Amino acid sequence: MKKALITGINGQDGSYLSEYLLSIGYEVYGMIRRQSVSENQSYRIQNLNQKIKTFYGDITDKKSIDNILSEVNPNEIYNLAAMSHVRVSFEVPSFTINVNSLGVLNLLEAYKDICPEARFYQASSSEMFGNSIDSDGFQRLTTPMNPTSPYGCSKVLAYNLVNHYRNAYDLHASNGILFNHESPRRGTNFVTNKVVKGAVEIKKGLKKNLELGNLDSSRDWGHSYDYVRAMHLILNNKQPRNWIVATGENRTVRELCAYVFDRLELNYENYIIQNKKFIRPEELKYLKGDASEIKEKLGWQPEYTFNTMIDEMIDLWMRKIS
Ligand code: NAP
Ligand code: G4F
Repeated sequence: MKKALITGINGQDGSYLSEYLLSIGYEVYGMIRRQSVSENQSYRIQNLNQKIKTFYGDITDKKSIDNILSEVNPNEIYNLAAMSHVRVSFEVPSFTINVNSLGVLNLLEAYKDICPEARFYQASSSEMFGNSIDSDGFQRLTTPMNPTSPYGCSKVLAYNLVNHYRNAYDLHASNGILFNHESPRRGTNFVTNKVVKGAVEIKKGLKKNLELGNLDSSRDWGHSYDYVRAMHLILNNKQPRNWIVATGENRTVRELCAYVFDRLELNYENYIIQNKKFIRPEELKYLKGDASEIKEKLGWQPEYTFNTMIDEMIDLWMRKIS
């Protein structure tokens, strides 16, 4: 039985990845941080409590990583832990670099010294590309990285560290450059779930309008359930290397709003208010990923479409909000 250790196990992706790995026979271990309200922290993995084993730790605390790796001796390490909100990263830049870059360095050092036979996955991000776009309108592995946020910068450093540790120490360490992925478990301060929740509240008469930032930026939105399956394929490829995971389609935030409000028989133009608070000091305007390689070489295929994913999120909020 293979053993997987997941940092960020209680996050959106960590919860889907745990479910997927359990379903294919893995033993699943996870690192969680201590928080003052523990119920808030574990709601995404509540149903898995008997099946997974979690340890308190923090990727900025090297000693805690050493202890967990020594105890678990995993075959696969998935580093999903991060300060993952781009706009918040402008407000806490050093904290973001500390967790998302130096935290990864701590993990790589511990991995190299304690369990170098394991395989390592790093949750890299399309935010690393910033506003670079190839002439055909896609981003791919060869697209230059010009990040536009402290978060993007932090992920570029981590990406380079993973490449360096792979080359220098012959480790099976890979980066998955994942484009935006969502689900009903997405934090409600990310735009998809914020729009869906806000629109349902308006539909149910609980709210009069919804405040958003930039409506013109485009994102390539997939489903977390599909993307965690890609993470597993990446680690189970014989050669460690980097991959792009994306749908290859993009939409603007305005198009997202139009779809969601339309499904609820509302006109978004009557309810959306722009608030400067949600505009970023520098905006990444356009993301569309070329995932042809992972489809051709590893057989990855998403099951969800944009519409089925958003419909699932709407259905959940319609049931949740009375
Ligand atoms: P998420 O829901 O925000 O989950 C992040 C997880 O990291 C949470 O469990 C969080 O724990 C944990 N964490 C934060 N700081 C930590 C620390 N110092 N030590 C240990 N754990 C820590 O994010 P997600 O959407 O699942 O994304 C997973 C990973 O993929 C992240 O690295 C993100 O940057 C990256 N990524 C995400 C996307 C996307 O669109 N979702 C795209 C590309 C890359 P708490 O609950 O205690 O905060
Ligand atoms: O949903 P978002 O906050 O996601 P963003 O910034 O693209 O970052 C997500 O995807 C990255 C991959 O590309 C991940 F690495 C990262 O961890 C995270 O998961 O914002 C999407 C777009 C942006 O252009 C933002 O400016 O929506 C725009 N937006 C407009 N109004 C808003 C809002 N975003 C948020 N969060 N809140 C708004 O009110």
